[in-house]
Amino acid sequence: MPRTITVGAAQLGPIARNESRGQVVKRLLELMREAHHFRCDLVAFPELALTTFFPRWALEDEAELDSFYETEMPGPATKPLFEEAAKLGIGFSLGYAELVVEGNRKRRFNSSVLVDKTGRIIGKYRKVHLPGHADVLERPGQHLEKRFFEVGDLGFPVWRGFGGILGMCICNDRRWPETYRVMGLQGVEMILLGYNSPVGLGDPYELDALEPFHNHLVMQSGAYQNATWVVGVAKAGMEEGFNMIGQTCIIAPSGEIVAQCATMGDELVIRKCDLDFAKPYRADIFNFAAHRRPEHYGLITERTGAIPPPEDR
Ligand code: CDT
Repeated sequence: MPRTITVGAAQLGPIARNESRGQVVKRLLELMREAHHFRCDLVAFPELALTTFFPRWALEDEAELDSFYETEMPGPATKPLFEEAAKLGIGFSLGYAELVVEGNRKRRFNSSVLVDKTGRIIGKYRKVHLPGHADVLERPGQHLEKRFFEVGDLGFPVWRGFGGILGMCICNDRRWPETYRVMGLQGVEMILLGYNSPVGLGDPYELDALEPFHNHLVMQSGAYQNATWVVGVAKAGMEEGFNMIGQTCIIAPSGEIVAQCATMGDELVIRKCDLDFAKPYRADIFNFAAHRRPEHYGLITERTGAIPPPEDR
């Protein structure tokens, strides 16, 4: 019996700062219905899919900051997504800002949930690799994820669902090989990955120009080196004056891009993914049990920053 997951990668165009949850959820519902029309088992939405990418601003008013977070999932605004998913019999993954109140303490995470075809949450992930900075910089565009989120505390779990083994990660996580490998070592077969990647935040021009190349480079290598499908879903286009890359794509365990969005707006691309397409890679070149040498990888977990050897060595 072939093991397949038909997945829809639901790219979102820009979300305005004043766009309400209701307006955004309506867009998500349209994409979900389209995915159902094309017989998708699952539709993947981007990182922070319910709001504009608010960490670009040094928000000082706490009530305003809180307004970008969800305190429950599903909550009143997101319940229609769960109800429609259950009605249609389609799963989804959704990135959102999560606010947890523990006693007097507010904890903030950049999170995503995986929801099955009955509308039940079967997996939750909190972003581990937070890019950017915590201090406000002297420039219009900030990347204040380190200010507005805590490092995720759930690791990189995987879940059985949709007839396979699925994992999630979020945006900057995709640039770190450890992200994929930790899931790879749990047998992940499909990684759902939402991102918001701005260009032009003061990087050298050359780095900006290479951003689309780097975007695909990291996801394709993560897929190939771990023999897994990767579904990379962007928030794209000119959002509040900031240019967000698109390139939403579905990548096979061969490392090849097999479907890609063509626009910078709301757009769905779909692919019927054969999970057993990974078999030859897992049996041979990336047979972890046969070829990995963890006794030589100690530095990966012992050391964080690079320490070059002394110069006179
Ligand atoms: N959202 C997110 O993680 N974006 C980062 C931008 C880093 S630029 C400071 C990314 O890796 O795409």
